[in-house]
Amino acid sequence: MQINTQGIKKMLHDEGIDIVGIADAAKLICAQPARPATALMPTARSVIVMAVAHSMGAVCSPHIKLWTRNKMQTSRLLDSVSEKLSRLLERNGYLTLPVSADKPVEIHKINPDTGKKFSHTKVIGHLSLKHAAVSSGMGQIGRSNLLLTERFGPHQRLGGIITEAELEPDSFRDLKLCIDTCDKCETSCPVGALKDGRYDVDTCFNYWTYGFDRLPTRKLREIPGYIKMLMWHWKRRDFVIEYGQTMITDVDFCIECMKACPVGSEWKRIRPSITKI
Ligand code: B12
Ligand code: SF4
Ligand code: SF4
Repeated sequence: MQINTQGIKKMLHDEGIDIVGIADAAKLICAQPARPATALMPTARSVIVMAVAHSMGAVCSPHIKLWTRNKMQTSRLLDSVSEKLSRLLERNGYLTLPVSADKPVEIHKINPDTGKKFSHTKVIGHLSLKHAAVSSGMGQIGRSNLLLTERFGPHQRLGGIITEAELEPDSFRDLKLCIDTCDKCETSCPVGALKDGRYDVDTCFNYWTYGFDRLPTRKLREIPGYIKMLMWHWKRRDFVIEYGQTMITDVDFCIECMKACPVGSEWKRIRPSITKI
């Protein structure tokens, strides 16, 4: 295989990757707080971004745990292809770092800028794959805070590879995929984490991780409501068994913003009518 953009894209498509974009490591668009590729590898020249479509059947399934399994398999495909290509690039003399499509992530209890405790723990990826994807012209970040691509809308999993190999980058594209008149992701969010074009990470994190629709609070008047919610869950759920399951399978409690989004040309034929525009 030729170590160039064309050769790498062909190999990745042959391995089952649906979309491939290449970004210049030095010009990567970063999230805040920034995690540039060159901080992970000072000699990095390129970031290869990969997307694998979810199964639309799993996205629309009434049981989110079926989607979780699909998510894990898409992550597995991305990670194993990343390993394969990374080894090949290193054998050709280019230091290469596969970036996981999933956990582990950085976990911050203390705000590194102020030294003070956050009101809610923050997590962050070592590299923001959505931003890397935008840098490579693959898509646009929608109102849902998810990456939208022309083919799959938000219904794809992302993976990445940082490498010293100097590859021809794809250009950033100013895409207009998010529909101006649409707010389906916002209205579908069960806890109001998406509102007026903004995303509240703590509210989402709390619901996505535990299924809790209230944040822990120190406000006296909110404490009874919080305890009532905890009791409701305690009565109905077995946290020990759930914890065991989470250790084996990375359980999710929510994908409503993804499920609601009508974008994605490839789904037009098969998308269930509830999510058709
Ligand atoms: C951590 C993480 C989460 C966390 C936090 C999200 C977040 N925005 O930070 C939680 C668990 C809440 C989460 C939720 C979801 N996620 Co997520 N997540 C990630 C992960 C691993 C890293 C994201 C990241 O670091 N982004 C960069 C930062 C800087 O994000 P940001 O949104 O611009 O900004 C936030 C932070 O800065 C944070 N923050 C604010 N102040 C501070 C201060 C400090 C010190 C820190 C550390 C953070 C922090 O708040 C900001 C949000 O307001 C990525 C994979 C990856 N490596 O990229 C997947 C990823 C973004 N998630 C994904 C998905 C699908 C989801 C969910 C649908 C859940 C699910 N069931 O899978 C929801 C969607 C929520 C939404 N609408 O955005 C997909 C998105 C695919 C796509 N099409 O875009 C990704 C790309 C995984 C993948 N491999 O495909 N996610
Ligand atoms: S994952 Fe769920 S809780 Fe988080 S923003 Fe999307 S709809 Fe809201
Ligand atoms: S659901 Fe609508 S508003 Fe939300 S990201 Fe998709 S197109 Fe944009």
